[in-house]
Amino acid sequence: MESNLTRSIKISPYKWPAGGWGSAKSVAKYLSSEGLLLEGPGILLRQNKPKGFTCVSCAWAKPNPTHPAEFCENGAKATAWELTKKRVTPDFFQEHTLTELKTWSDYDLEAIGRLTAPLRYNPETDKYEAVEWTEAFAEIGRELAAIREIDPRRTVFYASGRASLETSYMYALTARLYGNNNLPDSSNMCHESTSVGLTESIGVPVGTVTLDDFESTDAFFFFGQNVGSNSPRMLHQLQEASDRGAVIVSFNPLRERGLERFINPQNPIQMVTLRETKISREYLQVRPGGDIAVVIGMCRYLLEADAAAKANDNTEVLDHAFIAQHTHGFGDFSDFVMSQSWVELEREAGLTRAAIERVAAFYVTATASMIVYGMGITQHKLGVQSVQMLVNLLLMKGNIGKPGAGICPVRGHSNVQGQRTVGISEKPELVPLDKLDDLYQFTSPREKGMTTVEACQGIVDGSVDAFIGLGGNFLRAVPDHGQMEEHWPKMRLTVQIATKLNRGQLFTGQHAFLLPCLGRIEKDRQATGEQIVTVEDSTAVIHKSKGLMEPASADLLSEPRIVAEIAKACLPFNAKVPWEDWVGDYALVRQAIEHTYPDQFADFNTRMHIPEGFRRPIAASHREWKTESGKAQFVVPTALQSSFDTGEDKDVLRLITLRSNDQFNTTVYGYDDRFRGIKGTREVLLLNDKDMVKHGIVEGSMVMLETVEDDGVVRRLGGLRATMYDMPEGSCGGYYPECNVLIPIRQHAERSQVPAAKSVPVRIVH
Ligand SMILES: Nc1nc2c(c(=O)[nH]1)N[C@H]1C(S)=C(S)[C@@H](COP(=O)(O)OP(=O)(O)OC[C@H]3O[C@@H](n4cnc5c(=O)[nH]c(N)nc54)[C@H](O)[C@@H]3O)O[C@H]1N2
Ligand SMILES: Nc1nc2c(c(=O)[nH]1)N[C@H]1C(S)=C(S)[C@@H](COP(=O)(O)OP(=O)(O)OC[C@H]3O[C@@H](n4cnc5c(=O)[nH]c(N)nc54)[C@H](O)[C@@H]3O)O[C@H]1N2
Ligand SMILES: [Mo]
Repeated sequence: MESNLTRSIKISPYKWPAGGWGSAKSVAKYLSSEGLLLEGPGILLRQNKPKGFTCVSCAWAKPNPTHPAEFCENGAKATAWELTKKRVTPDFFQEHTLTELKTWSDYDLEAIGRLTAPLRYNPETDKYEAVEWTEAFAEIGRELAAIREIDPRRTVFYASGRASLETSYMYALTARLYGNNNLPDSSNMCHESTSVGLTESIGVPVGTVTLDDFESTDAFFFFGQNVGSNSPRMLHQLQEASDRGAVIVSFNPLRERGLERFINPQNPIQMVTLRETKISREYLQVRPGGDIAVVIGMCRYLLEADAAAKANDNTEVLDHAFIAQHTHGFGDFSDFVMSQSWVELEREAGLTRAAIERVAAFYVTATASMIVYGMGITQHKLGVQSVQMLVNLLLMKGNIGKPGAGICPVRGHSNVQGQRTVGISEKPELVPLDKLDDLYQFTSPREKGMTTVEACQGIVDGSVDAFIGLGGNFLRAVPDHGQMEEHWPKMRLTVQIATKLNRGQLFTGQHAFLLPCLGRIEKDRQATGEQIVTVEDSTAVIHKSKGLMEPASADLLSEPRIVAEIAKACLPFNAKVPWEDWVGDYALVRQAIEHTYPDQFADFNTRMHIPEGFRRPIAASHREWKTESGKAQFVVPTALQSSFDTGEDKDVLRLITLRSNDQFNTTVYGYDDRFRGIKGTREVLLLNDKDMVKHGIVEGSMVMLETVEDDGVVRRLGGLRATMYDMPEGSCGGYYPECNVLIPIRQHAERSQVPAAKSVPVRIVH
């Protein structure tokens, strides 16, 4: 199908800062194209406010409610996308077979608007057809119960990280009552390297900082996180920090505009005077996967500076008192660091010793430092160790558990962290199962469940019969599209709970349902009146969220209602869960969460109303270490390079799969990646100029990539426009999800199983 978006392709460098008029214009464009130009601005002013809704985009922290406006360009796009006036009715599906819809782009599928009625797939017509809710739940219940009879482990309960704490708690309980811990969620593709790495190093699976720390830190070190596109509200804090003289250093193969300079579009003076703030003082274009080497280099500089300070005037650079009292493993770690050669470190990092030492000097002088990171760290073969390496650096100067210091993984979906908090986890040891057994009078399964990668493998090898998707676009977000799309239809049952149509829903099991739900910005009316839900942000602060708008259709159900109906339909025997009462009054679900997690959620129903939210207790933030040794752990890395080894073959490039500024994960809002100067297309291959010459490629020519993996499967993607870009030699960049067809399922991070999406070994095919 021809896209309904008129597109002319233009690629030229963007000269403006992040934010500014470019951002204001972009917000206006999206409100207008979704039919919201008049009411949109009023709605946005209630975003992230105590009487409003929490943004449905990213999980970045919400500041004090006295802030005048708390939205950003991409939050505004997400809001407009959900509140669009466009609707998809069952009539639409009468006119289009799924085979035809598979030829549509990701953009076109979602752009047709909100889903309005429950649908069931009819294999005879190859179409989705309207079905009554009661009939849908009865059939889903029958199928799930039948599969349960065979083996409850053959069903997967996937969750994308947007659903509220209330829905997530009910969903996790459903899976356990059903009989498995198959609860992979989007964080399996995202910050699972964080959850595994931080838990082992400092005894908590989440970040240790709060927004207050942003106000008092002396130095920020950014590793592989693209703040301008993916957590733009953080630019407000970075601007303030930069204005007061804090140092910001960025490590990123690509020069990302948000990390370079910014104008706050909500500040009239800055907008009129075009006064921009420089964000990063130093910007080091590390090779993909080179961060472990960079940090070892920094640690080495610190150790040498410490020895020199001691020798010269008996002072210290490291915080020896902290190291002695609070950490374990320092000796082995420092021996390891001192035994590394600069030649190798420089090669793996793709940076000079001088550059690494220059930024390490900032770390030495700063009293309190913070490390902020994202997918550039976690989505590598050694993603877990990369996270732990960042912790090592912090521990050397006691930069955890003191004001202005700490580790800040920037989470993705708006409640992805919270879902894990209330039980969506495939790891039984992370969930108080005894408590659940007690409360609901059953024996919950103790066997480890499937991660996302294992679920993919199970779908391919036929050991998974049913897939329930609570939001998200699993099939498009995971690696190896070719194999996944081929094997998906072998499943007996697939159920997708969603707001919008996406490609994943066009692939169906033998029984398949598409169930439309309310979005978080919509009013959710139940037996006791309009309901409120809660979510947890990246700094472990819980906020309430109240829908403002009329639902997109009278036939939508809330996520808690859909989960409860599925549970009742497949688990008719369990009378101990008051599903009906819970759905009538979400405060009762919060009470159940409090009973299950009394330490974390004391007084939940009262404290949720605190305007700035309430923070869950995070032990490491006050230097309590829930690790095996009872101390914070230095971890010695096993290699200097976190990517898959590409061997000696000089033709192999490391492909970074990227997000544009015009998408939220697989949701494509448009074809412009403003900050990277790309307009009108997503089919590009970003290449270093030397690699272009080496491979005989000219700007604008069409190229094809092939994955380097010897498993007998050919993975290719063609039609990519070669685009010269300022990035390290030997690396290249393309967009996610289009490039996922190139990522082999088995190329994932050790231990966390996060797909290694930031350095896929590829070759250019002529
Ligand atoms: N508007 C918008 N907001 C979003 C999302 C979205 O798609 N759109 N997605 C949400 C989700 S789920 C998540 S997880 C987050 C993702 O937000 P990010 O963590 O920012 O993820 P990415 O955009 O994938 O890119 C990460 C950055 O890492 C860099 N990088 C790649 N490889 C390396 C490396 O080896 N080392 C270093 N140091 N850097 C590297 C890339 O150049 C890129 O700038 O954002 C969330 N917020
Ligand atoms: N190559 C590569 N692959 C990646 C990544 C990468 O950087 N590179 N990033 C990974 C990361 S970090 C993540 S988090 C995953 C994302 O994986 P997912 O979370 O599975 O995918 P999304 O694209 O966020 O899901 C979008 C869909 O969610 C549905 N939706 C939106 N709002 C709601 C709602 O309120 N309720 C419900 N029920 N449904 C809703 C809509 O139907 C929409 O089409 O992708 C991963 N895949
Ligand atoms: Mo994510």
